[in-house]
Amino acid sequence: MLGDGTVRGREIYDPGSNGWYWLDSVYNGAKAENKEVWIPYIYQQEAGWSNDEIMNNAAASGTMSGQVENAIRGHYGKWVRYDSSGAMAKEWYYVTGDQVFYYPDQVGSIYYYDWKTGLMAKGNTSIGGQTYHFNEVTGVRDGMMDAITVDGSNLPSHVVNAMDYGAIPNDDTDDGERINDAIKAAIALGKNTVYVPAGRYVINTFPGIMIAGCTGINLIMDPNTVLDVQGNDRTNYNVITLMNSSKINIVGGQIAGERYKHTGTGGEWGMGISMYGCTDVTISYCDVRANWGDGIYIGYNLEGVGCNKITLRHCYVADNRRTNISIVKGDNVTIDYCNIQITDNPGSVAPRAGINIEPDTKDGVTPTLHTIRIWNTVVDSPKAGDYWGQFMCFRNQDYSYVSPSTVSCDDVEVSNCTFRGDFGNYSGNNFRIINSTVTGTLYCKNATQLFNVKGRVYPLGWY
Ligand SMILES: [Ca+2]
Repeated sequence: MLGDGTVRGREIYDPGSNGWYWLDSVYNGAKAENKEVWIPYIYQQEAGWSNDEIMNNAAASGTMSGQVENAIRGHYGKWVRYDSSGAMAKEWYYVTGDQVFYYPDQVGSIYYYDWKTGLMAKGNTSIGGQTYHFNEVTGVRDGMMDAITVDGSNLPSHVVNAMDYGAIPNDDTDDGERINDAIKAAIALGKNTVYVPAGRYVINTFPGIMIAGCTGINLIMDPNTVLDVQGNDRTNYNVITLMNSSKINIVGGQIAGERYKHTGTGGEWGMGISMYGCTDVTISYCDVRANWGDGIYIGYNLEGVGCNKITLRHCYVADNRRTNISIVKGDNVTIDYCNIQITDNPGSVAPRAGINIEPDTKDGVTPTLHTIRIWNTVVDSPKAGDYWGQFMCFRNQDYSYVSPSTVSCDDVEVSNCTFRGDFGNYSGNNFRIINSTVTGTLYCKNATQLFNVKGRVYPLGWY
């Protein structure tokens, strides 16, 4: 046996369905379904093959023959995916529809698998005369899927339906606590996914939807699920709170904030989604609009522990009163394929940014946030050239009042982005901007590395 030498199961070919199946030794030979499996070889019989046999078999894969040959020669093995019938996924594969319930962290992603071996495509691959690029590690194709679909009519057994716990759409009764009941039930039942079907749900802001002290919870909403936040006078709340939790996926849904229904005047901390001290969180295909404070807030818990490994993907974040996305304490934060709209509607408060990196200074010390990625993202601002750093598509805060050497963020990559407005790197180190456009002004520390950036650069220190 090749690869790592471990036998975890066996591939079986069924001529009736023309599919390859996997009998999973981990589960006493049960057929793998809706599952990714690592197989430590490409073909079970490849050990001892002659060069001709390797070349002939690789050639049969056509468009992926190079990748298959490399895998055979390198004994790399393969990740393959088995679909809901247990058949091996072949060719194009979209994580949408019911697959949302099985791969919530991959929602909206596009993959390609070799038609013969099921090998996942990576790197540049020519398919049907067109070359596509797939991530070298994850196999996810570059490019955006327009929308997800969720068919909640036949839920998998690991999914709890919030409607079974009293959440009723479109009836003007409160649903927040009922959704919380569904989350608690999912944990108690040893399930891990809560589904909220399409419709309008009434959410009061206290305590809002809470995921606290949890590991491995998925909150999946239909794209047409609207969390209708009720007007209130609180200075401080979250519609969804993630606290001290890990492996959390929030998929779909729309948070319709109460900015225009707010009855108080104080505070700026009514957030859409806030996370504190969380690890491994992915939020995808979520609309977060018109909140009293920030749209999405990434911060620290009561012990001062920040967040780590946070991904926002395919989110639409718009018209939030303070800032659309705030990163106060988080490492390994990725914002990918997001669309962010800053507005100048009445009552907006500073800094009115698209994305703002603003670690809190305590006792004269400002923490540095590490490894921020902003990819494939568009930010629109209604204004540009604001002397005080307002309405900026992206900014990290200017900490020169603390000390000129303060570094708010280190190892930042901005790639394939469009910023219709200003951009400010005031306090970041190892900061690179690649293949991007800034239509306003790029307020730029000298150390900022620019590669194919269209925009007017203003070296910092000018004011
Ligand atoms: Ca209701």
